[in-house]
Amino acid sequence: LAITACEEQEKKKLINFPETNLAMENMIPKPLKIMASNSAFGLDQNTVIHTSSNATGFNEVGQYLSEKIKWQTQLDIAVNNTTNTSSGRVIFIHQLNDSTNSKKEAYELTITQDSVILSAATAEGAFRGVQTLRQLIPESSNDTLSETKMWLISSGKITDNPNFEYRGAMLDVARHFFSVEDVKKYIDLLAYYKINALHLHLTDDQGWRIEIKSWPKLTEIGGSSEVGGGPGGFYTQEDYKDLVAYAAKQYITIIPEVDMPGHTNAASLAYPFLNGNGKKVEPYTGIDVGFSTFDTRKDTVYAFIDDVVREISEMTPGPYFHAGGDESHVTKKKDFNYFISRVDKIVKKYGKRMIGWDEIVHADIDTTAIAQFWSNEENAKIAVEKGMKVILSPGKKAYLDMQYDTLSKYGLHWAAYIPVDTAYVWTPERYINGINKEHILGVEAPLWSETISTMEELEYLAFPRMIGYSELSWSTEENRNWEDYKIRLGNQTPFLDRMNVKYYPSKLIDWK
Ligand code: TNX
Repeated sequence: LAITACEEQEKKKLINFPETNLAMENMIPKPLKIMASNSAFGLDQNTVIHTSSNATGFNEVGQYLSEKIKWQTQLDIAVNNTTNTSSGRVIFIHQLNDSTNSKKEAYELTITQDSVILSAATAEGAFRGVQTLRQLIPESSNDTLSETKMWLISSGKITDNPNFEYRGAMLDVARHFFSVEDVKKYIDLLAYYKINALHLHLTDDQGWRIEIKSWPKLTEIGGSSEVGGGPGGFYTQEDYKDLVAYAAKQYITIIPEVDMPGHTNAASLAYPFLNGNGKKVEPYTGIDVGFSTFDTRKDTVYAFIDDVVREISEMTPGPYFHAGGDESHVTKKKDFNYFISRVDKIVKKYGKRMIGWDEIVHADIDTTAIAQFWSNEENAKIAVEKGMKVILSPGKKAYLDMQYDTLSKYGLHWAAYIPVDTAYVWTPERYINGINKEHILGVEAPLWSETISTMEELEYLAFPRMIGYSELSWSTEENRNWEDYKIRLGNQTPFLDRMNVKYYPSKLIDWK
């Protein structure tokens, strides 16, 4: 028996792996450093996964990797199976005991003929590294090197860490409602590209989509329609918690947005005392903006907001609460600033950091609040002068609801047409004069849903552009290059097809 095990070992070593080049693999986002060693690790039915035993989350990351390998290759890879005596090759997922390492998403991947070693200080870092490893598993197996099918993973060493700590996508579930199942699919896709924040635009003129127990009519009345007059819908608190937990497993933070004082017709329809525009509130199913406002001078309005922020914050483990603040065209400036400053205090009271669209910077708010730049550069500059951090979502570059071109089936074009190259070819670090890397929390790509109502339509606008925003926010400026990126993007088709993503097949890309 001992001899056979020995022979097995020998056989393993004798495999003549074809020459590979890790640096040429189709990883998106591009890792920080890649050193190729031109051989390969053969993933096969005898491979096993071992994780650091007592580090929290590492076992789950190992299980997740095993499931994803199974999904792609049909291989059953055991995780931490101590009774497994197979002489197979090993994928180690191991915790670096580096308490000084503040880079919680950093990881290292060392791939040799004998093993894959993924090391990270946190399970979150290991999870990001697992995405890189997934991207290195080829679509088809090599069936000629040994008796078993082998998926050859190029060897070498990857050292990686994100350029920006906030890498976000936003989904507007208010103009059209998207089901829990749809949002989960979007989360799965985002995780593969190392996105770590999903901002849900939960309320707008056309609909209120999150159950608030103390104000039930918000969803009973405010949730029952959408753009075009369809049935609308809403998340119960159980649904929302389910989404938060689902995202958390993939190290994605949910950022809830209640947009106010404008964009509040649906709330005022449910509770007319909230309304401050002096008109009778009617259901709204069009796509205009800027006509609604809360009454900013009534204490009862702030008592209402207190309940809403409290209930949502209690279900939201992430550090942020997005309070909207955009396009309040019928709110007087001084009322708007007064309102935002009061809301900021409520958000803080419930332990969250406020994010708002860039208009919020004129209010007296804490500098820990974050301004989300979408159109007004002056506002972004004021934010930075006040010492606030900025999230970049420039309408001309990062709006997923902008049409690709004049022939695009869905989308708007008020900011720009955004073809796949335009979406990628810009530099967040130098987009606004005077706003540098240190001022920028990260990049977020919003998907407003006036023109889309199904998952297929969502996918058409989000993919492939969302993949480019992942690289813009994770990879360093030196590592971003359109000519190189577009080849890697063209090679995403096996994954996108397997995920059944109806991406827009832009002619700029040579799709494989
Ligand atoms: C502007 S961007 C809006 C949204 C619209 C979007 C459509 C922003 C903060 N407000 O209300 O849905 O344009 O592109």
